Amino acid sequence: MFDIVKEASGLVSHGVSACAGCGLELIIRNVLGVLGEDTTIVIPPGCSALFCGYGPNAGMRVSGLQGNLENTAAYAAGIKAGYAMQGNHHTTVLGFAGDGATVDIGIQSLSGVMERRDKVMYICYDNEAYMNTGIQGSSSSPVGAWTTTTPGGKPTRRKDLLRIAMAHDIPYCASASLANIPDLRKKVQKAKDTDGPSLLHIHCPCPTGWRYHPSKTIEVAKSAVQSGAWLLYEYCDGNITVNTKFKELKPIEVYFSLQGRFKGVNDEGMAEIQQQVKSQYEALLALAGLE
Ligand SMILES: Cc1ncc(C[n+]2csc(CCOP(=O)(O)OP(=O)(O)O)c2C)c(N)n1
Ligand code: SF4
Ligand SMILES: [Mg+2]
Repeated sequence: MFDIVKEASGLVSHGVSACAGCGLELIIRNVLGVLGEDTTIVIPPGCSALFCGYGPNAGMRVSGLQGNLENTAAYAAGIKAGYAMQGNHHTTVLGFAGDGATVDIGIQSLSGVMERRDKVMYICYDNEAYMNTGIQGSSSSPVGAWTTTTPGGKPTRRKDLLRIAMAHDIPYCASASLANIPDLRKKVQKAKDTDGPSLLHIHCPCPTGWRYHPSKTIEVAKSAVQSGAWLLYEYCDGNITVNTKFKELKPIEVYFSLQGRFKGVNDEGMAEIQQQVKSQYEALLALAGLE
């Protein structure tokens, strides 16, 4: 069993300036806890940059670089190639970026890495908006969510990052959640061990942007999984494994009611979203050959 307290004092410093209850902090501590010291991390602007810092203000004890929103994956691939030229084939090079930096602004460079089969690990922590600049909607914000650029609730459905990754037929990609930290850590290890590009899409509850009390981060994460708002599965060498199967999903209303950002969703909208969630779950089961 891992020792989270020991790890927390190891590779990520105490007193980082994330908000209280930030899901991202828990994610980064667990990710680096699995990957260990022999890691180089590339972080674009965003809340994760709080952990990267500069010089004496750096929050992590691994080598790292803050790149740009457009090209996290390309930076990571370049660093990996540079290491290879030096005869270093062991260091894990990780691109660690938010949803805006991944599904919107950096999707082109990520697609390039996946197509070229660069041996780079990439994590998108998804807090479902551009949080660091004031909660603007991204193409990963879920339908119905309030953001400062979707004040009436986001009218469109989110982009499906894992299906984009699967369309590139990379060797390994998976979704993960703080609802199940041992599962998340197992997936980090698998992604690290993959010979080729690997991608993890990690749900990242954000009390500030999602409008809930900081003590509720794990409850919100669990509710997302139980309702099917966040599906947990893996794609490994062409095969899909669904990690959480339910006889019945919990109503999406329960998940929404934990957060202020869905307050504007009316009964009709709720019924429509419930139907969408159900059909997405059924589509996943069908894709995995389970229905
Ligand atoms: C090309 C570009 N556009 C806009 C910005 C301003 N900017 C800095 S951080 C950020 C938010 C990034 O959002 P996301 O990747 O979702 O990370 P989060 O802040 O949510 O953790 C933005 C828009 C930038 N640095 N570069
Ligand atoms: S805005 Fe959200 S993701 Fe960013 S530091 Fe605060 S809680 Fe974490
Ligand atoms: Mg974000």
